[in-house]
Amino acid sequence: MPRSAAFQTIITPMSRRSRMTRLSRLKPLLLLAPLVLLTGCSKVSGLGFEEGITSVNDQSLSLWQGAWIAAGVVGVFTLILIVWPAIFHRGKKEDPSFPKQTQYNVPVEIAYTVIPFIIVAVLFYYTAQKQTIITEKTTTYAHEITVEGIQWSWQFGYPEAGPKAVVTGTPEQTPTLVVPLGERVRYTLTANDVVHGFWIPAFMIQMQNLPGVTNHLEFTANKLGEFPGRCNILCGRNHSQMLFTVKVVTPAEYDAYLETIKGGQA
Ligand SMILES: [Cu+2]
Repeated sequence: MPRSAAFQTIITPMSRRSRMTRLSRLKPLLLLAPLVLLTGCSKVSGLGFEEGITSVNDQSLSLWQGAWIAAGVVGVFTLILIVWPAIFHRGKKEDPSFPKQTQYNVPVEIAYTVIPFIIVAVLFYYTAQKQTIITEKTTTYAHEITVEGIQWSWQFGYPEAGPKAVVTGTPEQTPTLVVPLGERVRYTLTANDVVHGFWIPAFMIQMQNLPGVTNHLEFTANKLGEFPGRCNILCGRNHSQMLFTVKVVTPAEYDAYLETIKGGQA
């Protein structure tokens, strides 16, 4: 027997066996993977959003995190189901027969119908619950601001400061929406041409401005600073220029601002 062939007959069966032992050792690890991923961090990250920044974030953030955790668990579990057979149930050269098939297995089919239904039902329940709180209209709001979408900018009105207190933006001169800190504001959303979308990403807020429809949204901004806003409905040629800035100021600064725009755009 040539030397290389003899070497192969000794080495091959051994290395395959040791590979299989190593793989079987991996089994418990694969099962534990989702658990490790979930318990790895004691505090779940905001996943792109800041906590406590508005009354909407107070509701939406846990929904956002929960949806990602659910997606992560489902994703890891699905990945294991895909990778597991590829590693542990590979076709064997010495036994090329077709493995046992489990189609038309009623318990399995019931399981993979019921489990996704439960996932969707749980996501739906929490979404409906949070949405009801977020879109709640009260009579106890402190201020009112009108938000009109126009091709292609925004018009913000402050009725408390009189009918002339309106700020109209243009794509070249994007407007600023001034908002008081810690006070609930009712926003009245309208559009004078086509559908626009009033969107402040950091505040986790989006509501449409619809022609002929008046929408209301109430929330409290809880962090001072400036935040970008934009239109998120493709509304025409210059849609991408429908930018605005949200400036959260102290209540005293807000009152002072209302004074400055009483007579019209500052
Ligand atoms: Cu728009």
